[in-house]
Amino acid sequence: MKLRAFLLALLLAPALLSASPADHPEEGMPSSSVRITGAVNAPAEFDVAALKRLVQRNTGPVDVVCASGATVGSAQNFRGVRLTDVLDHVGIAVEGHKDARRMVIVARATDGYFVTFSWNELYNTAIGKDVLIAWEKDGKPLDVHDGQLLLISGQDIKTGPRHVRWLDRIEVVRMQ
Ligand SMILES: Nc1nc2c(c(=O)[nH]1)N[C@H]1C(S)=C(S)[C@@H](COP(=O)(O)O)O[C@H]1N2
Ligand SMILES: [Mo]
Repeated sequence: MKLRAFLLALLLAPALLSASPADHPEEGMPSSSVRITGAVNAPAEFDVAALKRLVQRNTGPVDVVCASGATVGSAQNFRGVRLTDVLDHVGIAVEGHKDARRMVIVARATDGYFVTFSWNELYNTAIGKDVLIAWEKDGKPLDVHDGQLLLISGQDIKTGPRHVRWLDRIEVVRMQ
């Protein structure tokens, strides 16, 4: 038994040593809920049922376009809720008139994929209106590749980068 474990470790060593977060993201898995953490008044966790109790919205047709320019997917519709509605529900912990503008909103997936938004982008540009946390694509629950929750930023020039499959956390970071 011990020998087998040793041989296995020997076999895996090169892969483990060469792994770096940037080049080889960890294996992920579908998410069943998203946690809202960081500089918020009431940290909370939303599963699909909880999100459905907020105002539901539709993206309409979206192509998923990679940063390379390749179209890697498309949908007639994603159904979900606005990220700003979720943030308003828990309340960003704003301390005074000039505090909100230093906030960065970080979305994370189970495989260690991260993307960022700024408070101004979400609340002070048109982009924010089309940033949704979605559970449904073309009338069906998301499949294991995308789901159960994803984030999509419909007004991005390249929609691929901020199409976050397996979304599991939104963190509000007050820049110091
Ligand atoms: N969780 C997660 N979401 C992700 C990625 C990823 O590696 N992990 N890749 C992104 C990239 S590079 C693109 S182009 C789009 C579409 O990728 P897909 O073909 O893997 O669905 O999803 C984005 N969302
Ligand atoms: Mo991509």
